[in-house]
Amino acid sequence: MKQAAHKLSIFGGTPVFAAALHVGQPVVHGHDQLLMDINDVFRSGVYTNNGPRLREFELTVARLTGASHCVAVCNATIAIQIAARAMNLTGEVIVPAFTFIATAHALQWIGLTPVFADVDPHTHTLCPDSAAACLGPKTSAILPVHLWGHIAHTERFRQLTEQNGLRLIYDASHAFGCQYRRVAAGNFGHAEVFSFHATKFVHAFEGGAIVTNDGDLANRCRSLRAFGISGLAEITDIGTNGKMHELSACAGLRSIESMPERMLANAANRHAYARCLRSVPGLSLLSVPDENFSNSQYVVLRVDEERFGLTRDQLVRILRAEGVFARSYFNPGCHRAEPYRSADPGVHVRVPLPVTEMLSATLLQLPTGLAVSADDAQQVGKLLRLIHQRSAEIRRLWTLHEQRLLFHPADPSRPDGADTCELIGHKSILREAG
Ligand code: T4K
Repeated sequence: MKQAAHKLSIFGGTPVFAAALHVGQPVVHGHDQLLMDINDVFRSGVYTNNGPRLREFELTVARLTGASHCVAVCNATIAIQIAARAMNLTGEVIVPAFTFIATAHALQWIGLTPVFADVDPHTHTLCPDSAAACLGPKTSAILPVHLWGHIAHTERFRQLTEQNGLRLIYDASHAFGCQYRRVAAGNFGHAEVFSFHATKFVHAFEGGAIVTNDGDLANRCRSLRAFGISGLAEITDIGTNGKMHELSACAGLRSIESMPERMLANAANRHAYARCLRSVPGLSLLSVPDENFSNSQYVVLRVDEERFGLTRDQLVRILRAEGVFARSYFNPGCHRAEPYRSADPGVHVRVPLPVTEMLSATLLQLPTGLAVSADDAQQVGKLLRLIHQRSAEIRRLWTLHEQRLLFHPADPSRPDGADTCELIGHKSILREAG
């Protein structure tokens, strides 16, 4: 492991990881079996429209979650829209400001108004008090997110929505396989929505699902998923095309099979990160909330600039140059993204959002999953310790060379024409500058 600040790749040193580590890199475990499944699909000639693999995938998701119905769709964004339409939502829906933008955009796209509430500083899920303060005469639903797989405050939201005659949908995009008090995600509220995007714990390349214990709601979602057509040709509703095809269903089934391996790898990585980070001031690893069971798909760190010595953004930049492609989800908060930030005051934002502001400025996510070994995680931990120990020198070099900071050659965030570590032959720009 490098020891001197000027050996960091951002200043021209060789990256610790030539092959970069990603947050959410998909790995197809059982790749050969998946290829055989795909061949079977080709042989069968049934590619989509409620095929046998889709039905098997839906039954498997329902069995694993313990919910009565699963309606698989092409992604979670469409799943939110179909669920919202199936519930006849109107007017405003309360969502957390701290989430992936799809949660809000899915609603706005179909003419609903997302109203942003703040999140709990410990779990990062929607704060029930803040959500309650956003209720108004036009509110038709609350849509909390099980962020990072942490189950939202389900009991409080059940009470709040029952008292106010509202619908309750959970965005469980991060929470497949997660539980609260042994109840699996998929069983809370009127419906829950999963994402099976390539970066998720279970993936179908692209995919999503609406899971519910309400049979009528499931039937309506099925119809809306396929143009609003019932039976062979009767059109009973305004629907969309939200279908999941057979190849995605095959991938989803194989991904479900390898959940135990992924769960173990994520737990081992988390443990390795936790061990190394104990001795690094200013970095705190977000813990799994009490009584939750987590898929550990996200390793979330909070950076305390004063104690660590560098800002979150500086740290992300340094890590990425070393081939540790950390992310800073979800910055900016949704309320600071278009079209919400330019809307009239009071339309989307009615309450203070201090926790969202704080989290979006201080969190980062580290690579994990089957593509990252516990040894890699340990290396990243050592690197973080070194960066902290050399933070004063790094700040000095940063100021001197701000215009010449280097990128990892594989970094997709590298601006066109920006230099990579290799381009100056692994020499430190300090040494190059004499
Ligand atoms: N609600 C919430 C709370 C969500 O987080 C999301 C999605 C949704 C709703 C909507 O779900 P979907 O409609 O997508 O089903 C990613 C994902 O695209 C997005 O699905 C996810 N949340 C969000 C949190 O993260 P990006 O822009 O970070 O993706 P990207 O392409 O940078 O991928 C992340 C890393 O994974 C990359 O560094 C490389 C690696 N990767 C990615 C892909 C796609 C690979 O190695 N191979 C790949 O094929 O948004």
